[in-house]
Amino acid sequence: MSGAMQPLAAEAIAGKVAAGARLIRWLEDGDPRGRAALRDLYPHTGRAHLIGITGPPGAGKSTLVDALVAEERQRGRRVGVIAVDPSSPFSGGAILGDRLRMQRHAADEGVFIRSMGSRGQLGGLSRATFDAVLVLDAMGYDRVIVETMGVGQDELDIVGLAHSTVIVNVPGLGDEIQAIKAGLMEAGDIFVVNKADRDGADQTLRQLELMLHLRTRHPSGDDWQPPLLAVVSTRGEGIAALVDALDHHASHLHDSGGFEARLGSRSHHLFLGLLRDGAARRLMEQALDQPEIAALVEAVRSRRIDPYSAADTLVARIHLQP
Ligand SMILES: Nc1nc2c(ncn2[C@@H]2O[C@H](COP(=O)(O)OP(=O)(O)OP(=O)(O)O)[C@@H](O)[C@H]2O)c(=O)[nH]1
Ligand SMILES: [Mg+2]
Repeated sequence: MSGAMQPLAAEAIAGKVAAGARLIRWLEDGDPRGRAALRDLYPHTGRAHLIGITGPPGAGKSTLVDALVAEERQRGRRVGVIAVDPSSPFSGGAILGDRLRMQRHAADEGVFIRSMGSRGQLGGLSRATFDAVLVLDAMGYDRVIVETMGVGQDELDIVGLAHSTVIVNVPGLGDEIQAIKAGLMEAGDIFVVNKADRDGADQTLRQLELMLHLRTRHPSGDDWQPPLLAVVSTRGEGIAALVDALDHHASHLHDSGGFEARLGSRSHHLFLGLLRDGAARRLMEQALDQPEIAALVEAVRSRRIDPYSAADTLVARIHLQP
């Protein structure tokens, strides 16, 4: 390992909010100093309970997170929050809205709230979000909550990120509730019907209960039975029960070894993704210099060889040096 620790990393590890915020910005911007700091932070990660909150637009996720933060604070825990703004047509003022909704915690030193854009990446939750989670983890927050909107594949991304995934539903979705993707049903650890003060909450609860009965085992073979909770986030009703359920799930994961494994598998995927990107970049840089490649490109263009065969020919020749 190389010498001294990146100064900002040291400050972040000591819990300095300004340092953490700056690091997250570097990571978001792809500033190389961010990566250097992450190297120092990484050994300090792995302690926080990572909680993903996902659900359809307007389900009350931010309101729920705000209430959750209040309850966790009451229990003496420090909380980091990342609200992912999917930069979609749904969320005109999402960032401002999240800030406003969680504003009461702004002056609390035990709470860190940050909104992040997902950079228009299809499939949503950006690498920078995972990096930010690592920063908050290393800063010593006991809970790190990530709010994402359940559109497209976003919600499945959060599943790989969090220890505990909370799926937020609301009454009155009617048949649309059937549209909840099977994958989400399998992947949720805790199911919430928010806005339980609204008409139709009982019906939605019954529908979800039925779906949970039909649910097959978690892909990992985990035998956790996901609880289903009715919540009124605006009034804080059901929030203590939700925190109890989250704590229960965390101890379940600790007992089964899943706590380590979930973060580990996320890091594994991150590593493979970086390897794929880096390897492709390096190969392409080298390839552009080679006359043989230029000849193949020409052969493809003039239809003497099809693009699949041309690529296969070259890929078959790639070897890692021992
Ligand atoms: N009646 C009722 N309204 C609620 C409840 N929770 C949230 N709301 C309202 O629902 C609206 C949307 O709340 P948000 O917390 O912004 O929802 P969100 O899911 O974060 O929205 P996006 O991030 O834009 O997808 C707000 O007007 C909230 O006041 C609840 O329990 N009951
Ligand atoms: Mg929100």
